[in-house]
This record gives sequence, C-alpha cells and structure tokens, in this order.
Amino acid sequence: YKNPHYASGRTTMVHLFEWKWDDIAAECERFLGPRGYGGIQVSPANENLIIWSHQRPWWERYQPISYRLVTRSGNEAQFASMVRRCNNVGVRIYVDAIINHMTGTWNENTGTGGSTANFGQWHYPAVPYGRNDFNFPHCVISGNDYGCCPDRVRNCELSGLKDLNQGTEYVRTQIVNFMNHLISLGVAGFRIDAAKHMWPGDLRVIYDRLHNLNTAHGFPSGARPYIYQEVIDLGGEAVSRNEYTPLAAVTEFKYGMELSRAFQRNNQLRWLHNWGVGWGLLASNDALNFIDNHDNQRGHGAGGNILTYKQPKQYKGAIAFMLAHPHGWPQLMSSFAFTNTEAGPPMDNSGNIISPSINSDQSCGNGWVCEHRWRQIYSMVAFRNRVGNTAVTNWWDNGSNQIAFCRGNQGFVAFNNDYWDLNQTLQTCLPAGTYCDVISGEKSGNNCTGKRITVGSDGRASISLGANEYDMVVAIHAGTEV
Ligand code: AAO
Repeated sequence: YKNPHYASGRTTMVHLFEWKWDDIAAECERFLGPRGYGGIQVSPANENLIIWSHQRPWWERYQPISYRLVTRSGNEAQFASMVRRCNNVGVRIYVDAIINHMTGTWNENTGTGGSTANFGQWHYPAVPYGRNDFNFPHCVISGNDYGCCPDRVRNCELSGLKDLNQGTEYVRTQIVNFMNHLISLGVAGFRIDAAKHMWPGDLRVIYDRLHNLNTAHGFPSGARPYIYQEVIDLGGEAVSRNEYTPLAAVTEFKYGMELSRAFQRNNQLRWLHNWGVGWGLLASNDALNFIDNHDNQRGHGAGGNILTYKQPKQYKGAIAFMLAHPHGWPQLMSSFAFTNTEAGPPMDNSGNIISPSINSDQSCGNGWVCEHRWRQIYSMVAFRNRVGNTAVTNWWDNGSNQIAFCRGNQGFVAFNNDYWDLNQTLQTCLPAGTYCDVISGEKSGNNCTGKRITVGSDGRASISLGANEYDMVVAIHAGTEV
C-alpha cells in the first residue's frame, strides 16, 4: 500500500482541491501529463450534504450522505471519464475517502445526488446505514481527548459527525464496496480521511479486502492501491502515527510545519543538512509530504503558521526544497483564492462550481490560484523526475540561510533566505556546460529565458542570488543545457 504506482519517471502528485472532474480531465491532457506530474488527489467523490446555511462551504464535502458518486465536481460518468483520460496521459487519480463518519446534524438534509437522511435517528437510507452501524454510546471528541484518550478519539464523534463503527461486518462491507467501485473505475489509491479516528485493526481488514488496481488502466497485475492515511501527530498525541505506518503510508504534518518555520526565518536553513529521519520525520517510504494542505492553509486541523500561496517567495522556496530533496513522496497543493476560511470554491448563485480559466501566460483565472502552474513549481517537479533516486551530495551552507546541494551528477540547487546576497563559486557536480536556471526562466528551444549558469570542467560554477530577487532559488539539472 506504499507504492503510488506512478507512470515511469514520475514522482509528484497535486491536490486539485474542489476541481470538477471534466476540468481535471482537461488539465491532465493539456498540462499535468506533458509537464510530468505523477498524480492528482481529488476532492471526495461520494455524495455529500448540501449546506446552504453556510453558503456551501468547502467542508460540506467532508459530510457524506451516501456512497453514490455525485458531487459538485460531477457525476459517476464524468468521474470515470476523468480517470480514463488522466491514466491515458500517465497521471494517476487518488480519492479522498471519507469512511470514518457520515454527515452530522443540520437543519438541511438533502445531498448532492438528491438523497436524504434523518441524522437524529442515525438513518442514511441511501447506503443504507442505521443506528446499529454507529458507535454507541454516543459521545463527542473534546480537545483534551487528543492528549489522553485513544478510545475516545476512535469511538466518539469528530465535530459531531456521526461515527461509523468499522468493527462491524456490515459497515466494513459498505466501505469496501465503495472503495472497490472506485478501483474498478481505475483509481490508483486513496487518502484515508481522519484515519486516527479509526482503529488500525479495522483499517487493516478494510485495506486487505480491496481489489488489485485495474490492469485495463495500465497498472501491473497484482498492484495494490496506494494508501496514505491522514494522521495528525506533531507529538504529544494519545494516538501515534506509528500505529498506522505498519498498515500503509501516513501524511507527514511535521514536514510542512518545520519547513514553513525555516523558510519564514524562524530557523536557519543550514540545519536542513540532515533533513529526514534525523528531524523526527517518518521513514522516507512511509511519508506523504507536503507544505500546506486544504485544512492547515486555512487554520483547520494542524494549523499554525503554515506557508501558503499568500507568501509566495517563501512558499516557492519551501516547495523547491521539498521537490529537490529525496525524502518521502511529495504532494503539492492547488488552491482557490480565499479570505474567508469557510468559503467554498468559486461558484455561481446556484452553487455550481465555476471552472478555472487559463490565461495566455498559463496561469489560472476565475478565482483559482493553480500553484501547480507556477513555473517555479512545475519546473521543480521536472527537476525531481530527472534526478530520480540520487543522493544529496556536496552540501554547502554559509552558516546561516544560504544553502546548496547536488543530486548525484544530475541536478544542483541553491537557496538564499538571508538578508544579504549570495555570491559564491560552488560545486554543482554537473558536467561542464552552460545550463538554464529553471527558477528565473526556462529553456525554450536552444534559448534560456532566465539566468545562464556556466559549469566548468571541475564542476564548479559561479552562483549569484540577490537577497531582493523575485525568487530565492536557482536550480539547474541535466537536460537544461543551452
Ligand atoms: C464542520 C463544522 C463544525 C461542525 C461539523 C459537523 O466546521 O463546526 O461541528 O461540520 O457538522 C472538515 C472541516 C471541519 C468540518 C468538517 C465536516 O475541517 O471544520 O466540520 O469538514 O464538514 C482533526 C482530525 C482530522 C481533521 C481535522 C479537521 O483529526 O482528521 O480535525 N481533518 C480531516 C479533513 C478535514 C475534515 C475532516 C477530517 C472531517 O482534512 O477537512 O473536516 O471529515 C488536534 C488533533 C488533530 C485534530 C485537530 C483539530 O491538532 O491532533 O487530530 O484534527 O486538533 O481539531 C496544534 C497541535 C495539533 C492540534 C492542532 C489543533 O497544531 O499540534 O495536534 O494544534 O488543535
């Protein structure tokens, strides 16, 4: 369950938060496939409660009302077509699976597919679930429970969301059928929402009943779905992430927290020389790494000073470090712009999601940020694909916030997060030649729209990065010779 089954040479997935299935299919074909992206985490695919009392917030999708594949992102036919079109261009789909709970009590009770429920009676006829399928006696998780009481974290409700009992055969069967349906449509895996709120033993049973990935979609025979479990564990938790790594991969929230701290100058970059398990991170293959996610970019979940698109220079620096460094499996965030932390995606008066428009400079419009289309970000995805499994070598730092390192003889990257310029001759480990920096510009034909960096026969190059430059990174790799 720890292999994403990316197409050959691909390494990185992006969360297209709240995108519609038809738009994702088009994005696979026109951008993600050609640019070397490996996969997409899509928003929950199953029917959720419509919550007009909060102007259709983004979080209504975390309130399932059935396992029918009908949401604001599209219906089952559109979902199936998206998966096929993306797989055809080498881009995998991972579904955010909400299996811990069903929607809680609201005055509204209609879902995106027209199903209804009677929450007070724990009655969800479109599955169907009834009272016996939920944990009993009824209780709600309080903030203190996270520090003391694993039973309460697992058996009580998360924010009043009706808490399914995965210990029962009937509930397991409904969940497994739902997930196997998605596998039959060609998805490559799942994010397991709120995994810490479910018992590892129950999850193991569910995972082991999942089908192999669909060979008709290009997966090798016998391939198991990639599973990454959402477990927030920054330390001091009653439920440890180590209870989940024996099952499958785990979301590494420490990754973005520590890099956000460093790139906001609350820790020096030089300390990143032993980034990885030396920092208390999960083992590389167990870790799904990211800077921000859809929760902590707006103060939900494990909040606290996480870098986002709103601080672009520091954010692009942290992302470049993540993509240049070999630890773990990276995930990028692709957002819609927001000020109100509850606000849903761009939508019309009927609540229909408005598609992103694509500007002539490749950026998005209509309220979509599309971080994955920022040159400094997609170019580092290509960098990561190119350097493969090579090790970090020739670490250099100035004793402060200027650092540089090589990836084998394939890539070189330097960062300047100090208040003064970087001007150094550094070992790049690359063969002699002139390379195009993929941060300040890109190679186009035999031309370079950014900085040219000349590597001598000794592998050394003169590197300049002004403190006030637009970006704090230079990156060159094999394949960018001009
Ligand atoms: C909405 C309304 C609620 C209403 C509820 C029911 O906002 O007012 O009661 O509906 O009708 C999302 C939204 C929720 C929303 C929900 C359903 O974020 O606001 O509730 O949809 O619509 C915990 C879980 C974690 C969860 C996170 C948000 O452990 O699994 O809360 N994330 C996922 C999704 C998320 C979604 C759900 C789960 C539900 O990614 O989008 O919710 O499907 C501690 C614990 C964490 C805990 C946090 C927050 O974290 O360790 O496990 O996350 O508290 O309660 C420091 C600490 C860190 C601590 C953090 C916050 O950073 O180091 O450990 O502070 O205290």
